[in-house]
Amino acid sequence: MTLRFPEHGSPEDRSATFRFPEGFLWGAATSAYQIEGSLETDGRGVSVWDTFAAREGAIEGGGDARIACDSYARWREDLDIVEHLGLNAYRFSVAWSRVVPEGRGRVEPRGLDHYERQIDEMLARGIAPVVTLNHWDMPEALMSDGGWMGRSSVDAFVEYAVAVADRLGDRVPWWITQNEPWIIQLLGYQLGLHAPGIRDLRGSLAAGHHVLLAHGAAYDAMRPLTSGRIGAGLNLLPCVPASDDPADLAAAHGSDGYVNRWFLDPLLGEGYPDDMRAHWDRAIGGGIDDIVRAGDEEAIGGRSDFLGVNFYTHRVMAAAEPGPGRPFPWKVVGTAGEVPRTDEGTEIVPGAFTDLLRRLHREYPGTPLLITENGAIYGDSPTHDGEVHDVRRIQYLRAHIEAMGTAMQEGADVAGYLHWSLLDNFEWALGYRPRFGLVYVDFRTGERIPKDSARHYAEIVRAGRVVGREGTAPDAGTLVDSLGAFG
Ligand code: IFM
Repeated sequence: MTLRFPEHGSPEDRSATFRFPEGFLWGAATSAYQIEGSLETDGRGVSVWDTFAAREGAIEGGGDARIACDSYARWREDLDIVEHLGLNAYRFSVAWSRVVPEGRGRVEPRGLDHYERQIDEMLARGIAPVVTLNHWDMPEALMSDGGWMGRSSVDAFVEYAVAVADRLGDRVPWWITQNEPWIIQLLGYQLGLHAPGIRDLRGSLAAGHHVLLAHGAAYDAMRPLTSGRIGAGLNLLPCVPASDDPADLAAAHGSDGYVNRWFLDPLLGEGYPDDMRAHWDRAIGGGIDDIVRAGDEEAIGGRSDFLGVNFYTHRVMAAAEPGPGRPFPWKVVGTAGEVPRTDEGTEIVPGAFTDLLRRLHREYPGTPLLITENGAIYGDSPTHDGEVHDVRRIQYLRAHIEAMGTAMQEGADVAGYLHWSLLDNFEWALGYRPRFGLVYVDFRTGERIPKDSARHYAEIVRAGRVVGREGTAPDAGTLVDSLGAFG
């Protein structure tokens, strides 16, 4: 079955032949807590996710990340897959609590040794390391000061960033300081659905602000230690009105302020947007200036060598009265009627990806973009032949690469595309049910089985453009044979 994606008509035709430039980064992404396991190895300290996952009912299915994909032990096998797919970049994260186990002070050399080995091996294989510093696993010890709610988190993060850059700064070409500040703020501190499981609206605002401040401070501290490019990764969600009603238009604009502009504007030197500052001040009962202090915006802006873009879907918005559980006058309503969705119900809108990249190019000119995440949950598992025929992921992948190509043809400066994720992994509070991987992981044995989508992606990467047919594994000949070794 071929799915038709809305908002993806004529641009698709133009980009189908788009050839991505030489040197374009083609890769896949993971994060430490989601794949590593070995939580007590090499002096690793406790992270907020260890504590949170141990809470009754916090993780769907009662799982935890003690083993996950066992990648702390099997990292070479993971790199073998990256190499065999022909990818020239791999995004992974350093686990903060492996480097500064108590959050401040003592640096654990064994943690740094591990990542140094991994990075050296990647460089030897021609794979560019894209290194995330905070993919949500703050050391638990920092909770004594409120975690990200406390301003001291900024100094703690700088200590950690300096320790990593001091050791690895000479060989990492791409750094991502913070992954998805809005998700940390929203799920970690506003709704309590992620670690550290706090529900405090004012605290969530402070947490998000300190995450951005920490980006700026880490940029300054790392700059002398690395010639690599330093940026943050934002999950950006185009917000569209549910109708032409002016109230819905305002809701979409407000939601855009909450999710996108609140992070884009300060990072890219424009300071926090006034409309959203007013919304926040009202929602927390005043006193925003105690959190966002004089000079803070100057310390965040102008410190992004590139912008990391995580794109999954859009938000369809309608006006709504604020009330309990709804601090702002809008709500997500979703698209009325049929729309392609992932197995988790997420709307699939590649056209919105093109629009987003166009917008970033137009409204924040001069900042190169790196697609740091894009992917989908599909539950496909091995069939009778032992292979995973994830046709829908192939369609998703092709549609989004084409969508990106369309924006690039129109001038968007995109340096690379990192698919989320290399491996099926620990999807936070949702546990192991959602599968995002190009590679299937049998969580009982750790066996990795590249899915059809991995082979299809490899073909696109090899050609430098979208080739092959939707819904089929490409004729990859030797590539398929060599990948057979993993499955
Ligand atoms: O798995 C996450 C990742 O850690 C951050 N961005 C979104 C992904 C899918 O939910």
